[in-house]
Amino acid sequence: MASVASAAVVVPSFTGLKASPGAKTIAVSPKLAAAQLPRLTVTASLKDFGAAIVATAATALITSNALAIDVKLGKDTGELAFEPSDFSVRVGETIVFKNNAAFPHNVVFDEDEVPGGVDVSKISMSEEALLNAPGETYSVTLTEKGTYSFYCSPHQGAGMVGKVTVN
Ligand SMILES: [Cu+2]
Repeated sequence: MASVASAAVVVPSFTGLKASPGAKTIAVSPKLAAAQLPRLTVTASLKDFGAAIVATAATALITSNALAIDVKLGKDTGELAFEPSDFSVRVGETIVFKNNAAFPHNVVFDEDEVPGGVDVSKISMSEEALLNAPGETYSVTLTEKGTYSFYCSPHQGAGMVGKVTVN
């Protein structure tokens, strides 16, 4: 498929480029940190074990304090859709779009369906950029109240569209 081949070229330049102010990608998942803990209890010294607990607690703290919502790219069933596809966030809340199934995907906001004055180029991935890897994320924080429509450019025709209301 042509889109997949071109994606391999586009994605490296995408990393970092799309980090709009306030947007952030959470690289360490709490689940991963928790999974590592039992192994450490077996092999590591008590001192190391204590450090591991501190690290896990810190991760949990960051996660619980962060105002964020996760949106799956592709349903668990493999359906080409955002999940949820219609949701609300508060101003400043981070939306984390995460590759889940049937990727590659991307996230592009519709310039005709965002609040007045919003520059969609600052909140969208480019039409050509794609998230290829499992679990890869694109995060965005919306600061203007109103309703925004967005879509996945490779799958817009298949109905992979969504709507977010910022309150
Ligand atoms: Cu898609």
